[in-house]
Amino acid sequence: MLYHSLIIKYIVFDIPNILWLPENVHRGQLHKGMGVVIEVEWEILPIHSADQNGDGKISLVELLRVIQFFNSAGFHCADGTEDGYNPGPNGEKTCRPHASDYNPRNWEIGLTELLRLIQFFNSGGYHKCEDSEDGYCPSLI
Ligand SMILES: [Ca+2]
Ligand SMILES: [Ca+2]
Repeated sequence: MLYHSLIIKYIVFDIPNILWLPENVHRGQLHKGMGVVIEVEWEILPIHSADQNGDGKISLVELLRVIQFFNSAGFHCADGTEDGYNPGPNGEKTCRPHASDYNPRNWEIGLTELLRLIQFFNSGGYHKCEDSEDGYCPSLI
């Protein structure tokens, strides 16, 4: 199975609000103001997060959604939206990361990440593949 790792870096402000910690990190070891780096692995799914209707193609509407994130200096988790995310840097970031956010995976869409999705848009589709930078390759299978 293909996995990509996610590195979460954040500063502890309020210890009781941390919902999840890796097994080797104990709540008692945390102090307010300390930095925490957590690395998590996520399975690459056959359907890219940007592909809202799951047809293996990135439509203009689907591309524009990620451009919105690119223009918003970040995005965060949001239940009930078309893709499970909302633009803007402030908000919950504990859901599965967006597949376009891979280099680096930092809850922001950079130009390189946007260009990758534009490549899928221009290629008529994408598919999950091994050994690519983001776990996907251009063109339908
Ligand atoms: Ca689509
Ligand atoms: Ca990113």
